[in-house]
Amino acid sequence: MTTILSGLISLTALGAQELTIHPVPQQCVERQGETGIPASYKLVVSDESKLSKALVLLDSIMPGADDDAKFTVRVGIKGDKSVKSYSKRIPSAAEGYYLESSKKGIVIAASDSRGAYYGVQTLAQLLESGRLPFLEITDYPDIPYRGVVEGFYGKPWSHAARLSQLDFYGRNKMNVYIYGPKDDPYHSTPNWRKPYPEKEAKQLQQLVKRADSNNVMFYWAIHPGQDIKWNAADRDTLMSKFESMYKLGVRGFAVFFDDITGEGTKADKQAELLNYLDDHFVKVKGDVAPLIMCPTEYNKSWAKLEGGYLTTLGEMLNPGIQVMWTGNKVVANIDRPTLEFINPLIKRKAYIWWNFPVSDYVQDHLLMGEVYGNGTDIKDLMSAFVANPMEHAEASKISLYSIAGYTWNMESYDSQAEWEQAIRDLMPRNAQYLRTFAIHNSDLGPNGHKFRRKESENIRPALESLCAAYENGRIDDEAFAKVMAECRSISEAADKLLVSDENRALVEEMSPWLLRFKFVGLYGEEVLRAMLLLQEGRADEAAASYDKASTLRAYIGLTDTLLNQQSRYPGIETASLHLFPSLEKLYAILSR
Ligand code: LOG
Repeated sequence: MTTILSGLISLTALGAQELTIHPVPQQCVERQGETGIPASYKLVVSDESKLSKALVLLDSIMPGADDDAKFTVRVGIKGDKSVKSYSKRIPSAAEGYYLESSKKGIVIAASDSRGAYYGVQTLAQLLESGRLPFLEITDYPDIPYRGVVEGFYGKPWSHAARLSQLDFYGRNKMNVYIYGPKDDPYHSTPNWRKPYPEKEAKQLQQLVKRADSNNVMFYWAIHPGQDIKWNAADRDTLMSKFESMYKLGVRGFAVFFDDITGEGTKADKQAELLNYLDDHFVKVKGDVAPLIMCPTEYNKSWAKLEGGYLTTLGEMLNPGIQVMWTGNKVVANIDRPTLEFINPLIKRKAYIWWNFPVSDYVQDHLLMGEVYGNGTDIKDLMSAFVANPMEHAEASKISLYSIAGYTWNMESYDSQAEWEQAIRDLMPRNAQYLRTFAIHNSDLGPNGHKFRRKESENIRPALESLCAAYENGRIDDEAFAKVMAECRSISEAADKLLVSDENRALVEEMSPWLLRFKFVGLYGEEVLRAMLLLQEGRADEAAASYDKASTLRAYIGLTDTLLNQQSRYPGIETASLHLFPSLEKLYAILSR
């Protein structure tokens, strides 16, 4: 029997490992039975032209198409003969699919090409158990455009990191990647007018291809506002830059006017330019996705309503142009009031640019905690939801995985389950250690945007009890044991992750933080040891232990002054919300 729990399918009878379907399907009905993965099958397809990506993926997860086989795999899109008798079961939503697995075979009947591809992605996840459970899935996304905007300040992602991201989006049914790293000089001032040098151009071309094979729409964004002149020369320069990107294969474009001052901020001029691009480029080409723009007033706290900036955009911009919005503040969770404020002003559904887990204003922190706080009743109020990540591409995947889940199926969104699954997905063999690390690396620390996250919740009550009792000269034995055990886990997690051969890219991103994490674990153990020895009246040993703790504490300080120094916000923080401050409190009491 198979049981399904918020997207978790446990093949209990088989004793096989747990299996996840991610994002959680809209509807999943289990049937009795299951079968082995068929070694050969008869592929029934009537029109291959729209199914190429779905079929390439199918062949990679289940090779062995054979016209004489009994088991059939039927794939098609609404209207295709191959799935005619299933047409009523195809969801009417875009990118939807119906999947049935039974003794006789597999049916994937979709509303469009991307839906067929997503059906095969779901099949791929089912087969990971080594068996094919019998079931029926009816599935489609809540939000039309779901994905990522690489839109942060700081070191742009590497080419390898981007390739890996695009595969990750395909697997998790995200369909948008917007290329717009602030520190790419050819995206922004000073070089937005110039074409890319050959090497960069080649890489972008490869990214476009990789995006396409993952059914991800690749958008290239330009950020010209700081020095744009509102004249025909600059308008034509922008057109030719778009043209050069089109030649590289780009079929989606965005113009960002965020974080600029001066002439470039004028709403009517921005709208005129966008409409011109829409009329003379997008509509003329015919195969380019709707234009996206990021306004200068891109969040409520910066919106000067009396100036009429947003109303002008709303009234002037061609209806097909999409307008980005980060919410009530630069960094804020998105809820119903957020969208009810902006949508009437821009006269369209907002294209949400969510500033999380971006860390360009808290570069000394890693944000690897749960994704929570966004409304789950707002799927009909936005056209898109894209997240701006950290400059650490792999570490961002914990959040991005969760965002894939949120944007696909909001009502079933479970932030903790998503987080747990994301961790297993990133490091299946070392999940336990990555989990320990992520638990203590989620808050941002005090910051200009006043956006905070919970952290170290597993040990917070014990830390509080331990500190409160020790203030009064007592050791709370139970809390002591818990905190000691946590410090040991921290130290062990750092060791295991540092030398792990699993997901080296992630380990490399985390390694400066792992160093500090290791020292924090050791420091905690030593502080606690000193407390205990002191209580037992073993003064000399307690003093030796205290000295050791002092040395470890100096190493912790060194990680902050020596590592991650290239950033605008240099240094390293870890467990900075509850755990490390509590250890500092205990240490201070010991020092008295
Ligand atoms: C920038 C963005 C940056 C983010 C967080 C937008 C639209 N623009 O304050 O590039 O990564 O905030 O620091 C921004 O969010 N400006």
